[in-house]
Formats: sequence, C-alpha cells, structure tokens
Amino acid sequence: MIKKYTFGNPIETNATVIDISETKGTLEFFERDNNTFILRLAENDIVYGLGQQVRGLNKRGWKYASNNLDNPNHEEDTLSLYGTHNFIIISGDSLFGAFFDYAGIITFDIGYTHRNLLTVTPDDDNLDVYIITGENETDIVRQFRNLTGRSYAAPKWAFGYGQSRWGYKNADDVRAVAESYRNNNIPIDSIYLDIDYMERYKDFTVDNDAFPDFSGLTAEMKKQGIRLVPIIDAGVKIEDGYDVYEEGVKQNYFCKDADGNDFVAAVWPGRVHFPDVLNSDARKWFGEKYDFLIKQGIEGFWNDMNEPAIFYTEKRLESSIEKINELAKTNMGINEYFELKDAVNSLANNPDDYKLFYHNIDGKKVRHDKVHNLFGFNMTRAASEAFDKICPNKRILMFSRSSCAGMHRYGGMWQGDNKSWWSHLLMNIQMTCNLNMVGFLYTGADMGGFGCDTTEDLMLRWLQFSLFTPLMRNHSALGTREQEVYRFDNMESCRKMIEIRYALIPYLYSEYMKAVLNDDMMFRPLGFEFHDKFSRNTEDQLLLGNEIMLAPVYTQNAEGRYVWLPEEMMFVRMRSLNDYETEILPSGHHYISAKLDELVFFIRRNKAIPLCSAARCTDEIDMSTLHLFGYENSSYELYDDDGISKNISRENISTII
Ligand code: MIG
Repeated sequence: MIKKYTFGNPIETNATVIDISETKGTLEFFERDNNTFILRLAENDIVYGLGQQVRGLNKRGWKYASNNLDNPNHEEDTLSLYGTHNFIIISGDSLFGAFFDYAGIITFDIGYTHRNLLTVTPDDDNLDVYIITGENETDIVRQFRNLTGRSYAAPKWAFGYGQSRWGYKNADDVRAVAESYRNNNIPIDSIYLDIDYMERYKDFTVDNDAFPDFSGLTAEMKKQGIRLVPIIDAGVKIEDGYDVYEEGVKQNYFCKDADGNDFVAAVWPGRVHFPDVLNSDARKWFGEKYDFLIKQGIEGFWNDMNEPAIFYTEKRLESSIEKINELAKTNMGINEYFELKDAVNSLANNPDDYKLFYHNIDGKKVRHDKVHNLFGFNMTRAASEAFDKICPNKRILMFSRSSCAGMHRYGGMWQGDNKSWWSHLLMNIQMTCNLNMVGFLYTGADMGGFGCDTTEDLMLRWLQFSLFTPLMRNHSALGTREQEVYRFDNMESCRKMIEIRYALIPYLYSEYMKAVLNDDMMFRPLGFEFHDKFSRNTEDQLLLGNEIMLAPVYTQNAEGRYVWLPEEMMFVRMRSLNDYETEILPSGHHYISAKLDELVFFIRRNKAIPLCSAARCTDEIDMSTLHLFGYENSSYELYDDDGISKNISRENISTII
C-alpha cells in the first residue's frame, strides 16, 4: 500500500506516473522537527536504497546528500555523486519504503550523527513523501516502481561488449580498435565516441577533418556488427554561426541569469549556455537535434556533463583572478597560500553558481538550485521523447551520467567516473543492486576503471563481474594506461570471459526484459530473498534473476573468497565456455578457490540458465544453439524478441526445458 503525504507546495518532479490521493493527518513512522523527518532505528534495522551513492547495500553509518555532482573522486566519505534517488527501505523491526519526491537538495543522515537515528532534511518545506508498506522488500520495490513507471528497455545489441576511451581522435583510431578486436577474435558490438568526434566540442556537429565521412564510417562499422555511440554534452557552445547556439538564443531556449540574459558557464567547449530542458518547448527543440546523428546511422547515445557540470562561471573566475592578483602583491604566507588554492578550487561546480541561473518551467521562473537534481533527467527525457517521434518503433540506446528518480523511464545510466581501484569494483557490485531498486536496470560501470592506471588482473576480475551487467563497457580517461583488452598479456583469458558474456546474452536479456515488464529488479541483495542473519549481512553477493547468485572476486591477488550459501547451490568455476567444473555445495559457509582466469558463480537449487554459443556480435547470436545449463530436469522462462522494435510484451515469454 502506498500513502502520499504532501508538505507545502512542491515543484513537479515528474518522478511518478500514478496519481495517488493525498493522505491527510500525521505521517506514518517518521516524526518531524521543522524541515527534518526523524526515524528511530532498531539495532538490527537495515536501511537499503538511495541508488547512486558510495558505500554498501546497507546504507547505515554514514550521511548522504542528493545534490547531483560531477565528482570523479568517489571516496568512502563522498556525500554526493551524479544522481538523486531518494528512495529507502527500512527492513528489520519494521518494514516499509519511503520516497522523498523532491527536486532540490536533500540530506540523509543514516545513523551518522546518532547511530540509531535516521534524519532526512530537504532544503525547504515543499515536497511529497510516499510511504510504501508491503509483504517484503521485493514487493515494496515493485510498488515503488509501479508508482514511478516502467523502466527503459534498451535494444539487444546494447548487451554486447562495448569499447570506449576518452582519446579516440579520428576515424582511423576507431578503425584500429575495431580491427584489433576482430583480428583477435574478441566479440564486440559497439565503439563509443567521446567528445573528440565533435567540432570544437559543439553538440550535434562532427569534426569533418577527423571524421571526413561520418555516415560512411557508421555504415562501415555496422557492416562488421559494430555500432558507434557518440557522447552528447549538456552545454551548448557560444559561437557565432553555430546553428544550435543561434536558434537557442533566438527562441529563448537557454537558462537565464537574474537579469534575463542567457547564462554563461564554461565547460569543454569553452563558454556555453545550458539548454533549458525543464521547459517543454526547449526540451522538444533540444531532443530533435539528436536527429542530426540518427540521420547518419547512429543508434545510441550517452549524455554527459548533465548535472550540469560547471568548470567555472565568468563572474567567479573574475573574482578569483582578482583575489589571486591581490595575494600576489603580498608577501605570501601560509594562510595566503591556502586562500590562493581556494580561489582556484572553488571555481568548479560551486553551489553558489547554481543559484545564479533560472529555468522557465512553462511560464514560471524557477531558480536552478531548487530543481538542480532534475537537469540530467530532463536532458535524457528530451532525447527519449524525440526518439519516439524520430523512430517510433525502434529502440535507441540511451544512457546518462546524471539522473533522478523517474529518469529510468527514459534511459539507463552508467555509474560515472570511477577509478581503477579494487574498491570501485566492489562499489560497482553494490551500486548495481542499489540502482535496480530505483528502476535503473540498464546500468554498468566503466569496466577496468575510468581514472588512473588499471592493471591486467583488475581488468580481468572486473570483466568477470561486468559480464553479468546489461551495460558492459570498457572505458578509460585521457592520459591513463590504455586498457583495450588486447593490450594485455592475459588477452586470451579476457577473450574467453567476453565469449562467456555472449553465451549469456539470451539469459541476461531475458532477465532484464522480465524485470522491465514486471517492475522487478534484475539484481537483488541476498537479504531480499533470505532472511537469515548471514544473508542479511552479506554485502558482496548478489542474486541475478531467480537462477544465479554472484559472488565476484574483487580483491587483488586473491585466489578465491568466502561465500555464504543460504541454501544448496551449484558452484560453477569457468575458464571458458568448454572448460569448467561444477559442484553441488550444501548451504553454509564455504571458501571457494578462483584463480585469476576463473569466473565463479552459482546456480540456484533446481534452476538452470540458457546458454548459446559465443558470437562475434549480438546480431550473430544463434538462438538455435540454446541449451540449459544447471540442475537437471529444470526449466526456464525465456523472454525473447527481435531486440529492436518496441513490441515488448509478456507474450514473448516461453518455457524452455
Ligand atoms: O570532464 O568527455 O564521465 O566518461 O570520458 C570529463 C570526457 C568529461 C566525463 C565522463 C567521461 C568522459 C569525459 N567526461
């Protein structure tokens, strides 16, 4: 059951799709003190949720802020990442979910200030709170998802392996990557284009010197089964003669400053304006621009910098420079040195800069910080609504960096600028589950790590987890060690892992689509299914569908790991599709060995998964080679369809034995 409580006069977030009549009277479970919602936690209560945040499945013991931020340094004490997902589940003495539907900045203190107190504090007093009670955690998630709408369905090709790197500069770089994958017989479905494909980082342009025949290249790649996936940034470059800029100015489609001038910030293209995607006309206009690339054969995009990220604003840059000049005149001591550092460090993503511009939400002037967390959501919505018109019966791949609850209807998301750290592999494992709760089923992290140099063992272990996530993309930052899998001594092992991925695609796609259709999670914490104390405390094992339990190895030099089995399961240790062992293990604690080149996972009791033969790309997957792998005499409910049209329905499910 869902109860809605309205406080003050909330700004519409479009997070929900169902109208629930307001419950008058006092809010259940929580007490209130001014703006703050207070909940006393019992000693054994687990707090799940919050989607994209650092730390584990149980969020207890830290504080978090929903304040979308471009922050490439995800550490244990990070307060905000790129997305806002204000949904939590309390599971223990009581069991309920709470969704704080709010567009502004809101903080969650989950046993940080006081171990047994959860407090939620929005910036102001205008929000809707939904309290969801249900039979169990999965049921509560399902109701939340029903409230917020069906998840985005990606095309099947988006389940193939993707190679990306910030630094591919021209058509030949792209060709070289494709060739290396093909020559080494490593399956691949997509190559991502980062900002360098554009002309001076201008959205909806292609650099004609670097990519002389862009649609030719798109077609050439497609022939090999490879799709190119270009990036789109939030800021529109200020440049005379650039149509997107000129149209936006003329039609008043950009965010305005306090004086009504188009607001100026600086990001990759230099000085930019932000399209006012919260305005329905501007949203429509911006979305239609994607057609420029669709017309050239593009079938997928990733939206970046849409928190929106700001490197600096002109005003702040001026005052920082003034400050620095002043300091330079002094005989600089230590305090002045720190002031100088601050003057530079406070330039990017400064919270005060988000108070300097305004949206025109269909006639109403709203200051950006009040709706900050909705920007990425609406940029992605702009694209998705336009795709519906441009190609009504074709699925376009779309995923975004910034997001908010509700955006899952329009696209997926990647997990942002992680690092090549083992701890970020664990974060990826946990975040995948947390994002599934809030409907982001199409997700994955930058495999191998985005920032800093990866190592070949980290790459391989990361592959062994990512081969289960819908988005399986190897991506890395400019200046870091190159990490295309063919660059490593262990390429053979990487290839075998990617082949296992392709054999799993019928299963992964099926589980994904069933989760889309049923408002379910594809990945769940063990504690959602098993309520014994070990399962509830397990932070590094996940259930995938009803058939698989994952227990990835995520520490360096490990030759195995400890696993808790709440029930008997089939242990699978796989070096390649035809080189593996299985063993039935009884419930209990186990140490499983897993050498670096060995993928380990579990099939649940009396279950089996479909596997097909490996393929060069998803288009070449041969469904006639499908066979069941797992417990004997079991069956599986397979969802399958053409993978590209929007004819999605439960009628596409059949039982295979
Ligand atoms: O300021 O386009 O998260 O994936 O490679 C960095 C360059 C901008 C951030 C994205 C990352 C991408 C990078 N972008």
